[in-house]
Amino acid sequence: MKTVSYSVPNISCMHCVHTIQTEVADVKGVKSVKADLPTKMVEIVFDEPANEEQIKALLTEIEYPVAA
Ligand SMILES: [Cu+2]
Repeated sequence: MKTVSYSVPNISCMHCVHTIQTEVADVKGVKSVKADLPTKMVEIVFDEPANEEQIKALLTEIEYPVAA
C-alpha cells in the first residue's frame, strides 16, 4: 500500500473535489482519494495494479494535472 500527495492547482471549487474523488476512485487498486479545496492537494492511497504514472495520466486527462 502506498500513499501519495499531489499538488493540483486547478482545484477551484467543490465540484472539482468531487470530480477528482469520483474519477480517481474508479481506478483499480485505489483505496482512497481525498481532494482538499483550501490546500489544492490530493491524497491517494493505492495498491497494485494502480501506479503513480497511471493516476497522474488520469488527472491530466480530466484536466487536473499534477503540478510539476
Ligand atoms: Cu471546480
